[in-house]
Amino acid sequence: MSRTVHTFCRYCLAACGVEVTVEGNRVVKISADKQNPHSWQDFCAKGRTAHQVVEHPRRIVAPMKRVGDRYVETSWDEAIDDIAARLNAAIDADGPDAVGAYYGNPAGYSSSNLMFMNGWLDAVGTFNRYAVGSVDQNAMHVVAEKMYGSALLAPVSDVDNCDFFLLIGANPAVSAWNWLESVPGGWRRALARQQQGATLVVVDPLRTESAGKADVHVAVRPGQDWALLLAMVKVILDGGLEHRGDCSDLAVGVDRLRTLVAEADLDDLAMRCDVARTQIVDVATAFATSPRAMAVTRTGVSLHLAGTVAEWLGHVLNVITGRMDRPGGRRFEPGYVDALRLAELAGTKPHTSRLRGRPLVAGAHALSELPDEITTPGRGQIRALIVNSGNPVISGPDGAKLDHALSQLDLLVAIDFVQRESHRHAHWLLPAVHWLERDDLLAFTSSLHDEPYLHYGVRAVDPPAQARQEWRIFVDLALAMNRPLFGVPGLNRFVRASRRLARLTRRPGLEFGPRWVDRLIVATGRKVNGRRIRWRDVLGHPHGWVLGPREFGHFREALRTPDKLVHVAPPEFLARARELLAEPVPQPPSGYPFQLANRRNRHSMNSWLNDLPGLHPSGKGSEVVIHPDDAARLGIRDGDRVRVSSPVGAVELGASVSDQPRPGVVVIDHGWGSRVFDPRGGADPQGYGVNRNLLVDGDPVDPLSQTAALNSSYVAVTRA
Ligand SMILES: Nc1nc2c(c(=O)[nH]1)N[C@H]1C(S)=C(S)[C@@H](COP(=O)(O)OP(=O)(O)OC[C@H]3O[C@@H](n4cnc5c(=O)[nH]c(N)nc54)[C@H](O)[C@@H]3O)O[C@H]1N2
Ligand SMILES: Nc1nc2c(c(=O)[nH]1)N[C@H]1C(S)=C(S)[C@@H](COP(=O)(O)OP(=O)(O)OC[C@H]3O[C@@H](n4cnc5c(=O)[nH]c(N)nc54)[C@H](O)[C@@H]3O)O[C@H]1N2
Ligand code: SF4
Ligand SMILES: [Mo]
Repeated sequence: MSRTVHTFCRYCLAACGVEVTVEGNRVVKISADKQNPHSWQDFCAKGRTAHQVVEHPRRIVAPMKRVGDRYVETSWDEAIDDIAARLNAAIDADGPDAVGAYYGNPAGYSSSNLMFMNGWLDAVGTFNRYAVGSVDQNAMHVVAEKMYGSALLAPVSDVDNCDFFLLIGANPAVSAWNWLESVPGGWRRALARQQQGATLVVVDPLRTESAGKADVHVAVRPGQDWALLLAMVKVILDGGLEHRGDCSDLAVGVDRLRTLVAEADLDDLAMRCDVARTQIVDVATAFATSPRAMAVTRTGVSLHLAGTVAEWLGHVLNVITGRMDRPGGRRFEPGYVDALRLAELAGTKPHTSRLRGRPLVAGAHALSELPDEITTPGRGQIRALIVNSGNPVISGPDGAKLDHALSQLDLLVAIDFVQRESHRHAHWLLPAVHWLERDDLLAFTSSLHDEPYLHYGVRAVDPPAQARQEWRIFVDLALAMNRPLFGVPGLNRFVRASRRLARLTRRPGLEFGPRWVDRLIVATGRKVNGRRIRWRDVLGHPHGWVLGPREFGHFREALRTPDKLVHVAPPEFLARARELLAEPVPQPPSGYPFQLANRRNRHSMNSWLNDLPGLHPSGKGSEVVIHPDDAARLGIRDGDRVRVSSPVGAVELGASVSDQPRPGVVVIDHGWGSRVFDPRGGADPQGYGVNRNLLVDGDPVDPLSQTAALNSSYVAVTRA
């Protein structure tokens, strides 16, 4: 007998509604849930094959402890006791900062994971917190904090009313319309607008699938969007094309922007980004004079040394041309819960890093600092690390340096489905629970959907008996370490009491856990249609629940700046922009004439899913894409083996000659080169492709977002 479960995919923010057919405790089919009113339109092969991760032949299904060069399965009691004892020993010897954690992208698709991990970090009292943000969205957090007063205030796109899309460093045809916002089917909806006459401009050094569909493709030089966008702001302000009302009523600092653009020269900026001055003027003028327009920035803009200034200027374009809170522009979605307030409650005290002296961004330090913080002796040196839902050796800069550092730890614990590259030195492997196996209310994303939307993601199947959700692991660790969860004295006693009560009454729901928090969040959330949402209503909408129409007019009240105005010219950004203007026009360093850009693979999720035969049947790996002119000069033909090197690393792979990248730019997809080990069977590791981030130096970073030049490093290419 089969049954059907409706839930949503938690691989990316598109959050596609899915219909899961289950027999016994096995998923036999996953398809799009066409009854989902909001979010099934991006449904893709990754969601369709999600059960292949659940049934991964190399899945870790019980805690595994390293013994010599092998792993053995143990009980949870043994795992928690041993890990807690070793963490406590590290803290006793050297203080709380001896313990650290890195969490990756998937942690964000489980509120309970993030929340209870932070509860455990607060219990420990460590500031050695590292997150995926510094290789993803830190620039946006920094910009939102300074301009809007909250690192999490992310405007959403009103695609269906837009007449002019300026997409900068985004490839929604492949990646779906998501990066701190969720616009399901956003790309298809934008193409539909284009059919109705809207203009689509894509700014990308590569003629991507999205750029191929655009009316205008601006092939910018990698990492130089700041110059392009500053030039556009200049064209708009110098030409009097700004929205006068918003510049005086909504924003503060436009005069300082005017001073900045007066110092910049259009020809100089055009040279820096290598886009013709006429094209810049045309696009800026068309954008500013279009009745309804939006500028959208993504990872292509942020993952560079000037990423924050570029991200900032993308927001500036929207503000000064009156796109905020207007149809076809960018809105604030209040959602069913005040997610900005939730984030404030979960906030961390300020801290600067031990070695580099840099502040936390959105509660975490930068991944590029992690290796030295592990290997440099002194108080605060990390001796024990938990890697939660992440693969930083692949996703971050200079993976070889981090790999070496991880091998030096006294204790490395990985929580994941399988043992990947970043977990190869782990002393403990802890089995995680897949979204098909767990319930999630992603309250933190409530303001990121492009309409008021609530969906409680229910589990489709039960997890393996010994797999555990992260929240449970972190609670168990805090209890075993005898350190107060969330740093709240007495909370541990309360948790223990709730567990005893749950056991005695045989009602597991009485145990303190995320369900309590979820219910509290809903019960204290915003009113919808004049009344509070009841938990039973949440459960009563298995296909997801659109709570009402999209509303405008919430942006200003959402602002967290003291004066309730948008700060368009924060002093830090102005200073950094002036610093960039004072630098010489970028030239490749001697010996490294190419810039290495990045692509995402439709069938991979960052560094994972590329090991699934259902998604990558030929097991094919990486290639380096080279423009025909460059290839001809180097004597490289399609399919040749080539060596790509930088001052910090080198990789060898096949060449693909194509005119997609602009000349001087080569492309290797990120996410490859991560092996999957076999801790249970002991078979050889499986691995496909090469890790292109081995070529990225982690040392120079954007001083504002602390992000390295992930998508604009200089490299050399030679025949192997
Ligand atoms: N050069 C370059 N580098 C980049 C990027 C780029 O564009 N260019 N993109 C960056 C971006 S945007 C991102 S988000 C990062 C990603 O960086 P990371 O988040 O560090 O890496 P992922 O590849 O997403 O690895 C996620 C890991 O979590 C595991 N996992 C999946 N679901 C769960 C779960 O529910 N629980 C647990 N415990 N584990 C789980 C997976 O098996 C996998 O091992 O990479 C960044 N790196
Ligand atoms: N299939 C699939 N979908 C995904 C993911 C995945 O791994 N696979 N990852 C998810 C995650 S975690 C994220 S954060 C989002 C990211 O979503 P997007 O940011 O839209 O991700 P990309 O597809 O990498 O698009 C970035 C584009 O920027 C371009 N680019 C590189 N350097 C520059 C530059 O200097 N300037 C400009 N203007 N463009 C540049 C690249 O060529 C690329 O086309 O996607 C999500 N969706
Ligand atoms: S991975 Fe695919 S199916 Fe899953 S949410 Fe993203 S776009 Fe939708
Ligand atoms: Mo990401």
